[in-house]
Amino acid sequence: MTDTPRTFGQQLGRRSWAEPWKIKMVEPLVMTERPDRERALREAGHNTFLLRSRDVYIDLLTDSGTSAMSDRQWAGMMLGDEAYAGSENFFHLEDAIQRYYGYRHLVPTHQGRGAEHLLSRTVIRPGQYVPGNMYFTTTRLHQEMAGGIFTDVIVDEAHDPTHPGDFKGNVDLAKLDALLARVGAAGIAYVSLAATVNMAGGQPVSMANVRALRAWCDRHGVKLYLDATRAVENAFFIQEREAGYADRPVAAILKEFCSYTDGAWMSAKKDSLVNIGGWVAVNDFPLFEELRNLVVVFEGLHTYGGLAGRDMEAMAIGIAESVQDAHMRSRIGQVRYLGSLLQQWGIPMMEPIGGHAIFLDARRFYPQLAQDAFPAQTLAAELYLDSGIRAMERGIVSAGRDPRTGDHHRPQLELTRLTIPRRVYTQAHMDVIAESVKAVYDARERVRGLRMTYEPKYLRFFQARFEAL
Ligand code: PLI
Repeated sequence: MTDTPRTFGQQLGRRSWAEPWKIKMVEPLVMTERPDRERALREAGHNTFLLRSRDVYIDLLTDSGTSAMSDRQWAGMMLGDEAYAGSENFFHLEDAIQRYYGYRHLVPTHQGRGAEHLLSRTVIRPGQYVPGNMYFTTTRLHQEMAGGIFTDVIVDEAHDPTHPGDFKGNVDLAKLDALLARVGAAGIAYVSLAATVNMAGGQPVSMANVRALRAWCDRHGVKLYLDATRAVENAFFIQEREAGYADRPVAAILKEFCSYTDGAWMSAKKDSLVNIGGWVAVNDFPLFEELRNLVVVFEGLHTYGGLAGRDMEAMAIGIAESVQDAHMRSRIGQVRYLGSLLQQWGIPMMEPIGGHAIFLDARRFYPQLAQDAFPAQTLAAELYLDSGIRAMERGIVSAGRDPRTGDHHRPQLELTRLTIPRRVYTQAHMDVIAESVKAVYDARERVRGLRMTYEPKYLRFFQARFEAL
């Protein structure tokens, strides 16, 4: 008798899930040969950000602006009201933010860092501290450029890729207490809360934690602002893991989460299923007035903020699609499918598997490499050479330098991110990706690392160049 082939769901002892959509339009992929990839990587200075996309087979650089839009969103693009002022699409977007995120006043921006810029300039006084649950590259840079001093207050286990835990994105309130004792409430600009936490592997924050943070902020008269970039994914984890939320829709969980914060900024290029866009939204009217005034200087009038009317329409529709439970289940299910293949082969990664990506643990992947030989950058380069798959470094290169000392930040996490765009690739692509990672893992012993040959001043990971050691 032969074994009956088993589906992935059956192997896990449950029924399989499938994407809640079908494909209406396809974009051919480019298949490349190894000699071409060697040339392309050399020309790109071993930095996957500097590759041309025509040289890439499966693009896992980022989930930012890389989603596939729905037929509804594309139809919405045709309804762009491209008026300089008072575009109808702005009011649709404002309605979506109020309905799904619950904030009163909206200022659109061209993308997340435009919103970070406005908020940082408005609410940070030079010399103030900005505690946050792990840094994010552009967020911290805007906080620093506004004169703030970022301080990491995430729970310790977030820095350990092997530590289990349902909510490794949580803020450690004892760390906040210690900062408060040192600098006083007036020395703290606001608490900067990201949900999920990108640099920690897409790990979520619990509802209990944001509720406790709200109480802490009220006690000390400190504001709480949310990086809502992947807050819908965060809501999915709360539904799955936190007592009392299993029967509540993702949309309701998102709204409750946001209700504990004073405002938020957003890169809509992630959760909201659009290729461009962002916003900052607050409840406080005087702060809104300042943001609304400043957006005119840097982005555009307050009813478009650097976006076309059609972009705002696509975003408004994308927000409504993003909070659907079935969408989130398949979005995170696909990330987990890839992760579970790699786990079967014992490939080291950030665990538990987070929301938007698999983060390979380059320290354990290449134990022979010192952090100064850029293990995670090396792994991204090796993966590209093997199969044309493009990943991204999230380690010492991304962490940049301390502006006060000029030294490298040396993060404990040295990760290579396989970021999954939303609604773009199929399960078969996940199989191909997993097999390539396995091939690179099997060849790990011969790898020697990289040397940096060019280092730009800001956000160096985007444009730095390297040579093979
Ligand atoms: O890329 P922007 O400017 O739309 O957004 C900046 C930004 C803010 N917060 C968080 C948590 C992000 O992940 C983020 C951008 N992330 C990128 C580009 C990424 O590849 O993860």
